[in-house]
Amino acid sequence: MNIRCLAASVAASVLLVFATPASASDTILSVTGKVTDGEINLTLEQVEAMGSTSIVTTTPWHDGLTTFEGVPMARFLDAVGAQGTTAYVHALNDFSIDIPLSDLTRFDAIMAFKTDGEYMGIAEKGPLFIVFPYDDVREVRNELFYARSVWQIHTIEIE
Ligand SMILES: Nc1nc2c(c(=O)[nH]1)N[C@H]1C(S)=C(S)[C@@H](COP(=O)(O)O)O[C@H]1N2
Ligand SMILES: [Mo]
Repeated sequence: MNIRCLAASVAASVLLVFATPASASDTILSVTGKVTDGEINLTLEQVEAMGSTSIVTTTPWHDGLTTFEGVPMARFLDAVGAQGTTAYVHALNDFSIDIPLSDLTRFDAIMAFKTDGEYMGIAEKGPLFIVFPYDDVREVRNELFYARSVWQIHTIEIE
């Protein structure tokens, strides 16, 4: 391959990387710490395959009733073999917070991948967003649980 040809093919691959949306084979979530094999990298497809349920609720961030579809956190924690007591959830915008696993399971939190039937881009709090049933469960209608409602989730460390 001559240099001009090489330059053209490098330019083409750079273009491809920027023009291609997240695909089924992209890792969107890494789960580390006290989980099976110490680290699990998941695609959106793999997260979705864990099973899903819906929460219909108002939130402090959306207008009116909104339907969130996602994997129940209890099912997710089982699927990754979580053994610890706390999830340290880290977001793309560098926000992070500790959430006791027991609060995720007893209040039926989900890790949502769809809002009103649509996959969420980063601008729509995607690709993954921890949602609690704010309307149905009085205990989660407060600042502590709003802070635990992490969007743009990037990594979860089980401690
Ligand atoms: N990705 C991400 N999720 C987040 C936050 C954040 O900065 N980034 N802030 C948290 C906190 S501390 C609260 S109280 C609510 C804040 O929502 P608000 O910024 O719309 O008030 O979202 C939570 N989820
Ligand atoms: Mo907050």
